[in-house]
Order: sequence, then C-alpha cells, then structure tokens
Amino acid sequence: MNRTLIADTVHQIGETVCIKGWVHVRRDHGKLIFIDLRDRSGLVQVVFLPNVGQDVHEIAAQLRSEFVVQIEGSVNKRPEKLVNPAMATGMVEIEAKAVKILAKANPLPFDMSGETLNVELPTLLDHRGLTLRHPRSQAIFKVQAVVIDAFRQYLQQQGFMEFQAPAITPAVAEGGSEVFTVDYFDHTAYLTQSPQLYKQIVMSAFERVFSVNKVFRAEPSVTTRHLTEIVSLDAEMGFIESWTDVRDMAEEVVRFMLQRVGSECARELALLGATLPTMIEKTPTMSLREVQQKIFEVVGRDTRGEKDLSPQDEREICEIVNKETGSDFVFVYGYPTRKKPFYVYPNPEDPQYNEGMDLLCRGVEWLSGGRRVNDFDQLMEHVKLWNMDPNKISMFLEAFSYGVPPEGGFAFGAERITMQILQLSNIREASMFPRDMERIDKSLKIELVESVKVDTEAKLKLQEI
Ligand code: AMO
Repeated sequence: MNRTLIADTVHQIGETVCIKGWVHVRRDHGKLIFIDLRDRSGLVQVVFLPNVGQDVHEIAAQLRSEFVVQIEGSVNKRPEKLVNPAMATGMVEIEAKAVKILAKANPLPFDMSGETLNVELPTLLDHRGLTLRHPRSQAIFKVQAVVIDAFRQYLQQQGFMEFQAPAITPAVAEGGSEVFTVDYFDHTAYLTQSPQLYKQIVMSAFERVFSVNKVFRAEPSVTTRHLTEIVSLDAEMGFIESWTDVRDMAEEVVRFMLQRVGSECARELALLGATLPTMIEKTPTMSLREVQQKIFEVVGRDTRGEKDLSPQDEREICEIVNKETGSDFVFVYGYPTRKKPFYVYPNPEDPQYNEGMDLLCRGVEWLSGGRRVNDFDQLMEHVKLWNMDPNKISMFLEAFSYGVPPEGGFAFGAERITMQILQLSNIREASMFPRDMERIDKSLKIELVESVKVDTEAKLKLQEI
C-alpha cells in the first residue's frame, strides 16, 4: 500500500491509509492506546481500540516516543466536540488496523511531548540530534529555509546570478582581528569573514551577483546575537546611480522575505507565538548623526560624536522610529569613513563620512552594505591609507584596474534574521549547529571521552530493548 502523508489524511476520510513516521507521544486510557504520529508534514492522532487484535495491541503497547512505525488504518472523522483545533489534522483520527515497528528508540532523556520544549538552551543544543525533531525546532528551521529561499528567488527575479565564494582566503576582508587562521601547508591562510572581495570581483564580470555562504568570525565574546560561523546572504550590483539604489534593493528583498514567511509559515509563526515585523511602504532612512541627535532629543542621552551605534542606541532608535512612523525597520547610513573597511565609498560632499548603511529592525542590525569605491586610483589610495598589503588582495585589485562601474551591495546574517523574525531570545536557537567561543556541537568544556561514553551507553540501551 502506498504511503499517505499525515497532512493529506484529512482528504481521505472513510478510506484506509498507510502512514509512516515517528511516535511523538503515547497516551493510554485503560485499554485504549493513543499515539500522536509525526512525519514531515505534521502530526495526527492514531487510536488502537481494544478489539484491534491481540498482536497489534501488543505491539502498540511497546511503542515509546521516537519509535519509527508504519500504520495501516481507517481515517475517521471526529465528532464535532472531539475536534482538536490545535492540530492541523484535528478533525480526523486514524483507527489503526495494523502496525509495524521500523526502528526502535531509546527512552528520551527529557519530555518532548509539550508544545514548548522545557529544557535549558545548553541541553537543547547538546541533544540537537534529538531536539531537532521537536515541532518548535522544526518551525524555526522551516522559517529559516523560507527566508534563504526568498533571498535567492527575489534576487534571481532581479537578474542576479548565484556564485560560490571560497572559504579559504589569503587576506582578511573585513579588517580587525576577528578571524580564524588556517595552517595551509607552509602558509597561513584565513577562514573567510565575508565573501566581500570575491563578490565584488564576480560582480565586475557578471554585473549582478549573490551568494549564500558560510562565513566565520572569531568573536571573542559570548553574546545572544553573535556566532562564530554564520550563513551570510550576500549581494552585489553594478551600474548604480547612488547608494540608495542598493538600499532600495535590500528593502525589497526583506519585503519579499516577510511576504513569503507570512504566506507559507502561518502555522510555524503561530506555534512560536511570533508576529512578523512591520515594513511600511517606505522604510525610514537616517544618517548616523541624525540618529544620535534624535536619541539626544527624545531620550536625553548624548551619544553625538560617537563613531558607531551601541546596542542601546540600536534599541532606542528602533523604538523611536516605531512610535513615530509605525515601521519596525530603519536604515542608518553615513558612518565615519576611517572606522569602516577600505572598500566603503566616502560621501564626495563630506568625505569624513561614508555611503555605508545598516538596516536595523526591532533593536538589532540585520544587514550591512552600501556603495563601494570603484575607481582604481581611489581604491589604491585607500589601500595605502588603511595600511593594507596590495599583494594580498592583488586579484581584487586586478579586477578593479580593468574598469568597474559604480557599484554596491549588502549582506544579511540568516541566523540574525531568523532570530529577529521569530523574536527568539538567543541566536543559538536559530542555528542548527551553533558555533561560539564555548561550543562546537558540545560544550568545549566537556572532554571528548564524555561524549564517547554517552554513545556507548546509548548502544547498550538499544540492545536491551
Ligand atoms: P557585517 O560584518 O556587518 O558586513 O555582516 C553582515 C551581517 O551579518 C550578520 N553578522 C553576524 N551574525 C551573527 N553572528 C556574527 N558574529 C555576525 N557578524 C555579522 C549581521 C550583519 O548585519 N561585507 C559586509 C557586508 C557588505 O557590505 O556587503 C559585512 O560582512 O546580520
């Protein structure tokens, strides 16, 4: 018999179906055994009646959470008062006629049956191999997949071509010390912090390009919004008239992402209790100095003259803009030129400040970007001023020595967006396998021997079943 996906059972009332999946939870009421079965499409309630036959009942009585089973049964419409509105399949129930165990499972280390997973974050992450199965985790990564897909789809529609950027680089693109070094045979290389220089090279050949790549940041601090390995959604476009063309493209990408998440992830948003941020018709844009002046006027805190926004500034300006305009988003541009990387374009009328920008939403930065220096002579001046070794970026400089149009681009962190859209309190929840100063899969404080021990114990328990 062909497999029916759980979500499709609602269209097969009165028919016999074969469903396959994981036992999410089992509940016994006397001789009645209920299980919620889960597959990639959702959950459905299955009932084993006392008269189902002794063999079937005996197998059902062995089932525990995460056993993998195949069940044949009839799809029954539930009486009105027994409909479960919390489940997409809540109007039906599968009355089991036959069951086969496809794989057994160890007893769970904690309860996974609730709508929220009542474990601390370290436990959630230590047990990712299991907790990824919880509907809450699944909802987060479904939304993330839609965000990344929307980024691709929108840019492809606008004539951008996807490319693959390298992960090993000979030079540091973003500057600063937040970089991992790699022993590369007899040389020192780096894990890329950003595909920045490569996306500019590729743009110089293909005009409009984007990439979805892992980037690495040796963030020395542990915060709720920084990881050491992130998915960077990068875009670069040639033939711009002004940095505002780049801003407008970024805005439309975000609008499209929000539309797709809104229309495809309603169930996930409800499950996570999240409300999408509001993007009004035209997102407000302010210069860094205007932001500082505004904070001074409204809050009374004087940050005027500071070179960048602090996390508190980001929160406050988002709150102010939201109160004044209803927008959850605000673009901030015009940072001090020398405080930002060498490739950012200085404002020709006020060269102390650049045409770089950030997009903030709900108090956190989602994106950075702006116009770049495209003139070769100006670029060489910046290379000198920023004390860079031109030999280390010779491939980038070569591209720019052969004619590059006015251009710009931007990058989002996929985990940051996911966290912010879903109002998660920690970015680690928005990364399947988060890396930070203290964790690569497991906490770095636990020795490897420990995890080997856990694996062996798991094997032993399986044999006992
Ligand atoms: P930037 O360094 O601002 O810009 O990074 C772009 C976006 O990536 C995300 N992000 C991070 N997310 C989690 N953990 C981190 N450690 C982390 N670092 C960055 C943020 C941020 O807005 N080359 C430029 C982009 C450009 O100009 O095109 C760049 O990398 O969401």
